[in-house]
Amino acid sequence: MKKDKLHIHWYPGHIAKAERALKEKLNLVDVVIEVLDARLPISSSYDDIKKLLGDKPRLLLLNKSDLVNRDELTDWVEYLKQNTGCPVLAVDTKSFKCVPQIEKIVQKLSEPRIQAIMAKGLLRRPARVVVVGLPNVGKSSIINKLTKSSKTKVGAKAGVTRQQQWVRINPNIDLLDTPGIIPMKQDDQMRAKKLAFVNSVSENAYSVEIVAKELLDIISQNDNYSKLFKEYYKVDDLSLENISISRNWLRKSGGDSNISPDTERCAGYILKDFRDGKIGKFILDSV
Ligand SMILES: Nc1nc2c(ncn2[C@@H]2O[C@H](COP(=O)(O)OP(=O)(O)OP(=O)(O)O)[C@@H](O)[C@H]2O)c(=O)[nH]1
Ligand SMILES: [Mg+2]
Repeated sequence: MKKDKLHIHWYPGHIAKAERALKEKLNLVDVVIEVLDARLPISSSYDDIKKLLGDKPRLLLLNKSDLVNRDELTDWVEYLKQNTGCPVLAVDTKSFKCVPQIEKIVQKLSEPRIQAIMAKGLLRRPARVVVVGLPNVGKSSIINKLTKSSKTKVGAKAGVTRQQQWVRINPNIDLLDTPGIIPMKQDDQMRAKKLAFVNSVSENAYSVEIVAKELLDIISQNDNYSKLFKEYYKVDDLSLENISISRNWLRKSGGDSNISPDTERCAGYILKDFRDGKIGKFILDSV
């Protein structure tokens, strides 16, 4: 379905429901692992998480770090550490070597809460952890990596929601095997567009052509990024028309003899190439 409006559409009812579901999961755990998309270190984070978590500890994972420039990423890790006060790790699930590091941090973060339980005279128990994040940031991939070495299903816990399934990933950590999905806010169209670029918004909510055009606009504002796009598509100026012509993506329009750039098809390819990391490495937020 083609939409001619720039606006990305949201469904408030879904958001309220998603927020409730997320809150339920957060209430069950000692530590939260929030997964961000490294290409959007700010836009893929959840503004309200502090409000929902209170002083519950959080580990930030900048996932898909294979799709961004290493030096830029290092700066972002530092920035996020300072701004959130949380530990931050850059990861990618294609070559996931940081399971031990994640387990170590989670255990450290959970320890005060476990100690508080023991201070009440209760026995030590494993820390409870949930992975949360926006759609498509890599939550399931990360859960798979963390649970790979251990398939011990712990089952429903007394006193907590029955349907939740826990996996003991080591003797000290139980992980909820389904992630918490962070709902998207409706009020920030720029953020919504950026999330559409990285496929965190359903394509039903926007026009692919308009979003691809927006991506080209944002890329054009950065000389280095713009150069990568121009080289990849062999064009001097970034526009859907130019790229369509350069790639020979043309369509018949009107009479048989009229050929014009197939900008719709071009838009789909540009978004795909960008998402797959074919054009280069990009971070689309700025401090
Ligand atoms: N390049 C790259 N792609 C990744 C990485 N991690 C996950 N992906 C890809 O991103 C897509 C989404 O990954 P999932 O693990 O399904 O993400 P999710 O957050 O569970 O997504 P939803 O369940 O839709 O909310 C998949 O196509 C993965 O292959 C990564 O580190 N690098
Ligand atoms: Mg998933």
